Amino acid sequence: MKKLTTITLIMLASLAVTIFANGGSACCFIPRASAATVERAAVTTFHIEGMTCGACATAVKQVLGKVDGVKDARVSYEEEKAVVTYDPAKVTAEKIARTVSEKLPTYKATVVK
Ligand SMILES: [Cu+2]
Repeated sequence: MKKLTTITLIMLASLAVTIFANGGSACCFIPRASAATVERAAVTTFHIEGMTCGACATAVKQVLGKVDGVKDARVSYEEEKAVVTYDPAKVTAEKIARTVSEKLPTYKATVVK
């Protein structure tokens, strides 16, 4: 009886090792929640039309920063562009562009790539 328990423990241990070796992804016992919770980030460049000075860029940056899902926004007045890092599960590039144009009608944001 004791021997059987030992064998069972060894089997369980090797199973656990197998699961860890696969990072849990190939195992049907472990839900693949870890993959879903990994933060994803997309980076999109927007062409911003209508900025006439550095303060314009700051205003655009502030609006971008408040959009839900946006993690980072770099706006350049000189280059007339904004490079935005965001979570594609929460927001789309089109939505970001629309938000800028709606909140700051002076500027027109369009998706570059
Ligand atoms: Cu300005």
